[in-house]
Amino acid sequence: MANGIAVGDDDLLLVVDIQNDFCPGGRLAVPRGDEVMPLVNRLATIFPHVALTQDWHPAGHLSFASSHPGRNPFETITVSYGPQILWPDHCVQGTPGAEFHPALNIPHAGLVVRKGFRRAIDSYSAFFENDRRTPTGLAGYLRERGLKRVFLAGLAFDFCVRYSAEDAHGQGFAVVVIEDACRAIDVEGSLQATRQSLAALGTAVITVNDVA
Ligand code: VGL
Ligand code: ZN
Repeated sequence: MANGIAVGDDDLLLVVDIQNDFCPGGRLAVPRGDEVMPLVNRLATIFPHVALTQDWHPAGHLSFASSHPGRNPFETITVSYGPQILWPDHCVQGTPGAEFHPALNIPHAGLVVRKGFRRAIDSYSAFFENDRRTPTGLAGYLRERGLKRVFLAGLAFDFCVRYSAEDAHGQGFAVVVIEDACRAIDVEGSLQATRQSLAALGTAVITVNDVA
C-alpha cells in the first residue's frame, strides 16, 4: 500500500483491555466498545508480535466507588498518588466481566499483561501503575524481545490507551495509536485531554487502513 505503514519484526500490537466489563452490557461499558473487535482481530493478523492487557482488580479495589462510602462512580477523589476517578466495580479477578470479550480472536498473542491487581493502586497504563512508578514489566519485555515500536488499539482510548501511549513514549519506544480501533469513555473532558496530550507528545495517530 502506497502510504501504508509497513509492520515489521520489531513492532508490537498492544491490544488494550478488550474485556466484557468494558463492552456494552458490562459494568463500565465504553460506548460502542464492541465495535473495535473486528478491527482489532484484523489488525492482529498483520502483526507477528501481539500483547494483550487485562484490567484485573481485586474485590474492594481503591478505584471502585463502592470502596468509598458516600461516593459515586465518576467522582474524583485524592489518594496517595494524586487524583483518582472512582469507577463502578469492574474487571474483578476471576469474574466473567474480567474475561476477554468472546469476539476477540488473537490466538497468536504472545503475552497477557495484567494490571491494577494491587488493592491500593489503580493502573491505566500497561507500563506503570497510577503512581507512575510501579512497573508492570512490559518495558523490560519489549527491550528483551527487541521490540521498538508499539501500536495501540482497544479500550478505553482516553484512559488505558492514553496512559499506555504516554508511558511507551516516556520509555523511549516509538508509539502509534490506531484511533478507529479504539473507543472512549469521555468523562470530564478526558477525550479532549487525550487528543491534546498525544498531539503534544508527537504521537502518530492513524487509522486501521494506514497499516499495510
Ligand atoms: C480503564 C477505567 C478504569 C480502561 C480501566 O481500560 O481504560 N478505565 N479501569
Ligand atoms: Zn480498572
